[in-house]
Amino acid sequence: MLNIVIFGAPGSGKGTQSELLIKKYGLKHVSTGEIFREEIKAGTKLGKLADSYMSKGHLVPDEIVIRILEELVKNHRGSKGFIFDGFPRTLAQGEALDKMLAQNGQEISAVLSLEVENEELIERLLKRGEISGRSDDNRETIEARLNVYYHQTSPLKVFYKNQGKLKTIHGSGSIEDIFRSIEKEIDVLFKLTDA
Ligand code: B4P
Repeated sequence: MLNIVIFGAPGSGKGTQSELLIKKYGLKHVSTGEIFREEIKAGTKLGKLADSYMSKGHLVPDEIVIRILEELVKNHRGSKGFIFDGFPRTLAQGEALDKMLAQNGQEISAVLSLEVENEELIERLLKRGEISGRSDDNRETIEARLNVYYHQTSPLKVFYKNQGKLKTIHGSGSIEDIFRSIEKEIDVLFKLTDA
């Protein structure tokens, strides 16, 4: 089984590259952002709660996110593995993910960190905001999200570097070129798991 974390700042291309990855490798895609957006659309209690954090650019509290992920990992059988997109986003989430995978005799295979300059991230998200209708794609919220990323999420890079799992991917340029860099990393991992 391959369990990949797609890591990066808001707008770094996590969702975009995950779409290509699931097509090629048949891994189960888990996007916490998508899960919350669907709940918001359906008007559920969880959606209303998540929206109260997301629209301000804040993280949804760890205990809520972790509970959802535990259910997903526990109930999903028979896949080649997972692509975790936008999760983990805090050290507590990273530790919880290691624990839930270990309970199934699994672990994270690699963390692919998409590195993109701040100005480009803002530009991409503002551009998406013109069409997405997402309540968090406006300048004020984008700045809050980036701030949260640098303070609460980026420390996870050290966490995974210490585990020898962090792979840095240059995240600027064409979507296809970035995907080719990712493919190279994943193909090596597949060969290792086949061996
Ligand atoms: P997410 O849904 O994860 O959103 P995101 O970080 O903005 O990245 P996304 O995947 O959507 O965009 P991408 O970079 O692909 O999270 C949204 C919110 O949900 C969070 O702020 C938080 O409140 C909450 N949340 C989610 N997970 C959570 C967790 N684990 N814990 C707590 N809270 C959580 O792409 C952005 C844009 O760039 C797109 O328009 C794309 O087309 C464009 N793009 C991509 N690659 C490009 C390239 N190479 N060149 C040019 N443009 C490109």
